[in-house]
This record gives sequence, C-alpha cells and structure tokens, in this order.
Amino acid sequence: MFKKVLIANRGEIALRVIRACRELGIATVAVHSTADANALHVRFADESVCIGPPPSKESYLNIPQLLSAAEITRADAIHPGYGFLSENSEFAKVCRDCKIHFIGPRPEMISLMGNKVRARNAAREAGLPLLPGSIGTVKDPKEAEAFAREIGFPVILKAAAGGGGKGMKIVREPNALAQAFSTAAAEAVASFGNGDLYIERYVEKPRHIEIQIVADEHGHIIHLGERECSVQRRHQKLIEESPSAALTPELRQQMGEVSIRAMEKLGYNNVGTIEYLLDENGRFYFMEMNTRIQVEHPVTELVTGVDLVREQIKLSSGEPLKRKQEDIQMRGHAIECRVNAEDPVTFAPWPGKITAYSAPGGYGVRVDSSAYENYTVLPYYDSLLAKLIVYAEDRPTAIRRMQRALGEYVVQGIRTNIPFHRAALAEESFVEGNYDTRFVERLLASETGTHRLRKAIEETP
Ligand code: MV4
Repeated sequence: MFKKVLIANRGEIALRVIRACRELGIATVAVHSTADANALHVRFADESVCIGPPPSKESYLNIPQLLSAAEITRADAIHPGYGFLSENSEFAKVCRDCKIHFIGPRPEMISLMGNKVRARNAAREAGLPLLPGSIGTVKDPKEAEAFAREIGFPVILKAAAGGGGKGMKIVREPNALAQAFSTAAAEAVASFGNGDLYIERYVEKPRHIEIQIVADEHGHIIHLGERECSVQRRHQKLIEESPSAALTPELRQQMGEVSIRAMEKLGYNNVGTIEYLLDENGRFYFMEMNTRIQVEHPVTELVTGVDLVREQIKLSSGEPLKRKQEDIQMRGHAIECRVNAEDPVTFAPWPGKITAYSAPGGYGVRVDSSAYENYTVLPYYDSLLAKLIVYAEDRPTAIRRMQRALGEYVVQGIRTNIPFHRAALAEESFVEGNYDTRFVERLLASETGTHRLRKAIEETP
C-alpha cells in the first residue's frame, strides 16, 4: 500500500480523498493556491505545499509544480480527484515517468476515452450498443449529409474532442446541415483546438444513465449499478440518484453485464463510469466513458455499501478486488443535490463570504463539503459548495428526507441553489420518477415550477 498520497485537487473531493487515506493509514499531502491557504483540505492534510497563484492554470493545473511538490514531500502516489488533471493522459504519463503512482486508469485508457470518436469505435468493438452514426469523423457537410440520409433525421453533430455538450449541434432537416456543420466545427476548434466532428441519430427525450465500474489490475471487473443523472442544466448535473426509476432489474443486469464484458475486452483498470442514453423505449446506447472518480459517486456508495475512493486507492496499489459481482446488492435509495454558490433563478455564480453556516444532519443524511462559517467562496473555481446526499429505504422516503435536510441547511451571506432543489423535488414528474434530460428546462418554463421556486426563495432564511 502507498505510504503517502498527494491530492492534486481542492474542495470537498480533496477532503473526501484525505478521509479515505486517513482510514487506510496513508499520510496525505495537500496542495493549494495562495487563495486556498485557509481551505479545509489544507488543514486536514498531514502536510501542505503552496503551488502557485489563484488561477487554476498556474496552480491546480500546473504539472511541474505538482510533481515538484510530490517529489519534495516524497509522496508515492497522486490522487487527481475530479476535474482539473483527472482526465489528462499527459499528466498520468508524466507521473508514470517520474515513478509516482497516478490513482486512476492507465494513461492509454484515459487518452482513448478522451477522444469521443476513438472511444465510440472502441466501445463498438467491445460490444456496447451505439446509436446509428458515422464510424469515424465526418470530413465535410457533404459526407454528413450522406450519413444523415442513411440514419434519418434528426441527427446530432458532436465534437470528437468534446464532451460536456460543447460543439454539439442538432440538425432536423437536410437544409440546415451545412450551417450546423460549420458552426459545430468552429465551436470545436475554439473549445478544444480540434474541429473533428462525428454524427449520430438524435434521441429526443433521453435519460442520462451511467454505470459505475470497478476494475482491479488483474482483470477482475464488477459493476455497482447505475446512477440517474438526467436533472441537468447546460450539462451541469444538479441532482443524481440511484437506483433509477427507469430501470427494471432485468435492464439493470443487462446494462451491467454488457458494460463489464466491454471493460474486460478493453482491459480497463481502476474505477470508471460508462454513460448511456436511455430512450423512451427502454433502449440504451453508449455515449461516453469517464475515467475518473465522479462528483456523484456517493449515491452509489450509499446503495451498495462500497467505499469507492477507498477501493480506488487500494486498486491502484495493486490490491486485488475482493468483492465478486454476487456480493454486490443494491439496497434502498440515495439522492444527491449539488448545492452551488449561485443565484437560484439565473444560475449565475455567487462567490462571497459565508456569514452564517449550519449543515443538515440526522438519520440518513451525508454532507460532503469544504464550506464553513466565515469561509469565502472564491471566484476562481467551480461553484460547488456542498453535496447533500440522503439515503432511505425507498424513493419516496428519500425525497422527503432530502426536503427535510434542505430545509435545515443554513447558508447566509451568499446565494445558493437550495431553493431550486426544493422546487425540483416538489415537481410531479420528479416525484413520479418520470423525467428526462429536459426536466430543468420544463421546470423553468412552467407556471407551477417558477411559482414553487419563488416561494422557496422567500422561505429560505
Ligand atoms: C446526445 C443526445 C441525444 N442524442 N446524443 C450531451 C452531452 C454529451 N455528453 C452528449 N449529450 C447528448 N448527446 C444523441 N445521439 C442528447 C444529449 C444531451 C444530454 C445528454 C445527457 C444529459 C443531458 C443532456 C442534455 C442535452 C443533450
């Protein structure tokens, strides 16, 4: 096992990793920007190193600084968390060259999944179901049109280097293809420095369902069921839950089994998530794969009883996976609300000083956060303030528990999206478990949704 782990991240995920390390008897090194000198992850870690000024590019994304920090503290492994360098294959490679364990899959796997066209082809060869579309990139509007005629409209153009919705264009008729192609390509160049596009049939009201994979270094792979992540706005997830109300036990088993088989064929190692689109007919299609620990991992932890970060660290050190698939049972229901420092109506970031803070607690409530009273939410980094996660024996009880916990949450001095969560959880389609990726859009366009949101804002202390 590792003796000392450097956490190349900040905020709640840095705390999450430090906690797992402490329980494993591993020493920890926090890194921080000058702006984060008072952050909890710095106080919780055994040692800390300042790696640069506030902008991420000069600190949390600064590879030479991170490796120097690892070297001077004699850390034998680096945990990247999520975001920042977590899916940067060059960083994973440099770690390997410096003989420091990167806690995550092999660099080749990160690089494969980072290119959506290569990932799509690898997924197809490994037996995952795909939407009809191009095998590789589409060169020009003419080629796109040929594919579109074959697939049928609507289609979607996506950036090969993309993910997160940038460089994506829905096309509903042949006349609109040429314009959409140049816009998508230009957006892809601007965002990723790579204008390559591919084309797929467009699914109108999909649900976003992802399967959690856990793989050791010896070819043993299991899945931990699904997370439903359809409550999103502009590709930012807001609420996640497990299990999904849309899956039958048969579909869950099928999605789990094909995912495992594909990961075996690819030789995947460490934790990972396969994202699928689920259409209205209950058919699922590979979308992308994430090679990191995800923000929403706690919902899976609560329903399976598996400490994912602990497992991730153990797997990276070469320990074999002890659990077999038969040992995994999903029990009860978990929901996560991402509490962001943002305006609950416009979703604009709202950094500033928290003048009063009291987190909810009690039976079945977990709060993963690095916030505290008098903490200042900084403008340089993402606005995630806390992950509020509840667990209960069934979905209706979990929803009630989440409403109760949201009602207890006191955050003053800044704005948060707590009122949005209160309104979302009260929405009929959410309560019925009958929602898709357009849920937030519909809520904000509806009379009852906006009324509930206004009321929730008024009632928030
Ligand atoms: C799609 C799709 C419909 N059909 N692909 C959005 C982000 C990127 N990872 C892929 N995305 C989508 N791809 C086809 N063929 C709809 C989306 C999509 C979406 C997917 C998951 C969760 C939220 C979403 C919001 C808008 C669009």
